[in-house]
Amino acid sequence: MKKRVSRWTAAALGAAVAGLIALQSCGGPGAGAGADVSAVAQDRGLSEQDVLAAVKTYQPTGQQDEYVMFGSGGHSGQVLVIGVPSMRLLKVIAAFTPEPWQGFGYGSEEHAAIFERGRMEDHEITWGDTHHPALSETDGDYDGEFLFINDKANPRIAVIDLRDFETKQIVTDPNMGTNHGSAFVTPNTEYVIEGAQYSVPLWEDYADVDEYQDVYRGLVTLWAFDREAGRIDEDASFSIELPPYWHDLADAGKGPSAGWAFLNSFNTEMATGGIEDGNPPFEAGASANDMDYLHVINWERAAEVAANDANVRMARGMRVIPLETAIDEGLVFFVPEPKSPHGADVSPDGSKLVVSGKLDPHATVYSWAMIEEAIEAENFSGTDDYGVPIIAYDDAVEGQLELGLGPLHTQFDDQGNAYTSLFIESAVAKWSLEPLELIEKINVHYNVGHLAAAEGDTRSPDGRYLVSLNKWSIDRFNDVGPLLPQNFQLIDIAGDPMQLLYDMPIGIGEPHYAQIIAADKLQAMRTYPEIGTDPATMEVSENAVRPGQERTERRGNEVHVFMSAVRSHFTPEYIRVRQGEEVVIHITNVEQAHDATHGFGISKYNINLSLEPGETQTIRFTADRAGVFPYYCTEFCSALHLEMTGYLLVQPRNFQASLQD
Ligand code: RUQ
Ligand code: CUA
Repeated sequence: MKKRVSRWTAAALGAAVAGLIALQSCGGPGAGAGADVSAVAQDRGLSEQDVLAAVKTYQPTGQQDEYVMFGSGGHSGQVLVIGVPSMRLLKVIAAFTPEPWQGFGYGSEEHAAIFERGRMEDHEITWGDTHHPALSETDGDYDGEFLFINDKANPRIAVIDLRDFETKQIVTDPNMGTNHGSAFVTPNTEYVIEGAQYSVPLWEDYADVDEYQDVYRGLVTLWAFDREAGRIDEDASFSIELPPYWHDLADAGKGPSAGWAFLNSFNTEMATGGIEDGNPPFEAGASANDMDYLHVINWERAAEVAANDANVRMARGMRVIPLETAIDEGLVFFVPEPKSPHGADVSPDGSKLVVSGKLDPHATVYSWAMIEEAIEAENFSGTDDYGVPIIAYDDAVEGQLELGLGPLHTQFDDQGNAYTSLFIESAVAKWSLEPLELIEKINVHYNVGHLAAAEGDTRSPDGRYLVSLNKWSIDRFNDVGPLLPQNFQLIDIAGDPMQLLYDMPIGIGEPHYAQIIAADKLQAMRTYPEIGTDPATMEVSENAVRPGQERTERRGNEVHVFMSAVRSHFTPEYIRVRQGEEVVIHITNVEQAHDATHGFGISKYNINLSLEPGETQTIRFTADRAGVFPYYCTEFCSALHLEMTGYLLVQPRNFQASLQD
């Protein structure tokens, strides 16, 4: 299903550029400086490498990128959509936080229904900490249909439909304090994996840290995805109780390791901090041991176990397989891993797992065949304090390779190579899996966290581009005050050596992970399929209107307005209500022209919708403030856009004149 794109070697391109520069130089003194590549390059102080990088990334107007990258938006709680290799920002998808342009969280009932699910009990949460986007997969390959992303801060997962690039569902895990090993999908998107991070009490509502080892628990949740519905099926989802370690990144097995998931842990010391009470501080207590435990989880078997109600216990409305049952049923195994690991990445063929962590200069390569053999032979070296069987390190690890300082995350190409970020060293190491050999390193600027390779988490990565998601950007961009943007650096990995091509500042939050999909796999809609489509159901809304059907209906204390929007007119142009009445406005953008979006903002009522062609949305509010409030189209849609307006007239309670209905 993957369409291969033609491939330029760096050398061929280099020759082409050199040729181009030489050719242009022939222009001699008479040629205009603006039209001469070498003169411009010289004038701007650009080297031949710089020109080569520019030629590799520049997209002339109208030309589309070969890849689309979905990056986490960090603290913004959103998702970034970026074209590769141009690194042009295409969209910021509203996921967990209000986004006024898309009208997400500013009155739309269709969006509120999703948004409300993101609330924590009675608390409104208006920020998120998005970390890891995961594209839906079919047979271990990105299929371009859905995107999932976690909010680490308030353990949530968002489901984004890649037909309209909108968030359709948010699920909240009631039993986690925070999540981190999420979102990661199984090879056919049967499940979306969510690993907790900091353990909290599971079966009890509250316990002091004194009772940490007895009452606090780790957790991994498998959210069942119903592809037909395009939604997570919460009733079919389940969690597995884990010891109260802290859990880090996860990945799903594929090929020979399909059916299994891998989850890192740290703080297996179960340190509870408390420097104020004379204990070691968290960072020391949680990294005292030489080894933590890689969790090897049989999710396929766990799903069968969870299907029997007798095997699960309810915790805050979620079905949880207790740890004891998980051990008895052979669902969870441990393998020691060098202390405080961070990244866990399964190789494209599913035969290996690469683990690395900031405190060890090596990448540790686990062999799935060895792990499977140990499990089948029940060859365990013992159990942890909670009874989970441990496979000996030597029975699972096929090798280690020293890469440099602070290795974190690994991606792969199509030639059997791996690329690992080196956080402390601010570099990317390229190495081969067989034999285990360091090939080269490239410097990045600075403090790289994750890497994202083109089609990097599929069974067949493309090996063309790698993006380095850097935390610091000192001296890279114009100063913008003490808070600096993060830096996405695009690297060409198609030839040797790797070449740094482009810096893209990210000034919206700290992205963690990203995935890059071949653009031709995406099938985004150009307009909503039918006039009156409700974006929540993707079906025609019962509140949709066609031109001529606009009307105002009074239903008790509610005033329902059925409105149309079309260039350059809202019908009706007046909405007359009495102070205190409930106003419900159903607006249909009756256009089918590509890009003919209208906004609908009401002054001083904190309301703004984005109505894409064909879309119907509803807003509901109490007209508690009397006065005259213009509403207008907030998208510059046409020459008469400023005239696309109307008045909300809210008659004061004590106003004498009667309203004409
Ligand atoms: S994890 S780089 Cu979520 Cu590494 Cu941030
Ligand atoms: Cu519609 Cu401006």
